[in-house]
Amino acid sequence: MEPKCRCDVPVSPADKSPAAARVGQTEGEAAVWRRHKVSSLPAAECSDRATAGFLHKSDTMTVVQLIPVVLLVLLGPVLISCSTIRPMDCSEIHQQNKTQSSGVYVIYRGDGIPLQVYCDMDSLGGGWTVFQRRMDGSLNFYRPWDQYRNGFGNTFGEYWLGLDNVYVMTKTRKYELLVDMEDFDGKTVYARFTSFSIGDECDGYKLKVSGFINGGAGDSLSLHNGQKFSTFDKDQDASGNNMAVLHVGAFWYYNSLYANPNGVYRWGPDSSHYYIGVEWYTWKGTTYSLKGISMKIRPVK
Ligand SMILES: [Ca+2]
Repeated sequence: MEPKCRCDVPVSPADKSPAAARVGQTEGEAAVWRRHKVSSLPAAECSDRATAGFLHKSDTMTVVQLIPVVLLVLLGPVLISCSTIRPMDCSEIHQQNKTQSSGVYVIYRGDGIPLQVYCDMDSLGGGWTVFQRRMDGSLNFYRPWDQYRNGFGNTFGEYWLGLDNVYVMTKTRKYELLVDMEDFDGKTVYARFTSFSIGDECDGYKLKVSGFINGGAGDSLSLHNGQKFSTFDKDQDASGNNMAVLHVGAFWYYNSLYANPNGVYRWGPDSSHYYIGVEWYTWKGTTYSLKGISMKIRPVK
């Protein structure tokens, strides 16, 4: 019998591969990823180091018999070292080297599963792990529940990291949220929230956000606090209608909306339609679709 949700379903070993955790990636993109930010792959480096150490000491029977002991002696410090340098999020990468630039890196979410993410190392001191990004309209965000749960897109461009990944991350430590926005005149603003987390799938990935700080965008998110996430094929909003369908997006809708970051990319003002674009009501109203918006989290200090 299919479980109603996956909250208590253990992750299979196959799901723990980096490939499974990456977001909507083709083989070509994967090749690019492997070349990119190599310094951010401590696990592979550690594995290679450990293997090399082992092989140098395996050329006699005496040593072979001592392999278990040698392994313990050699691998112990290495494994301890690896566990301490596996970044759980972009803030840890930033702390290791504050000159690292914004870009795509690998992090290990709270349960150790690797994730490819875009790290914003510039905004408000840097170290932000991006979980949502719109920038050029190249990707269709009108997608079903399973894709919003697991993630989609390309971390080099537009993408959604996946509700399950965000849930595991925000369960592991306390995070703040930054929502960066840009209009088609190049003006940028932000909304910042000192506390952000989401529930598990059985809880509808319910939004918990508070502590608004105004960076010029106004607060279009606090009214969504406490709402479950909805997609066109999973209506969990507080309205008698299907808000994801009505507003052509996917979000923590209540019986209305102030923000629609996953709405239709529409290249600026268009008064022929309203409440369907990439919108942040308190900045641009309901007929202006933003050029760029990104939602990102960083541990609270
Ligand atoms: Ca509804």
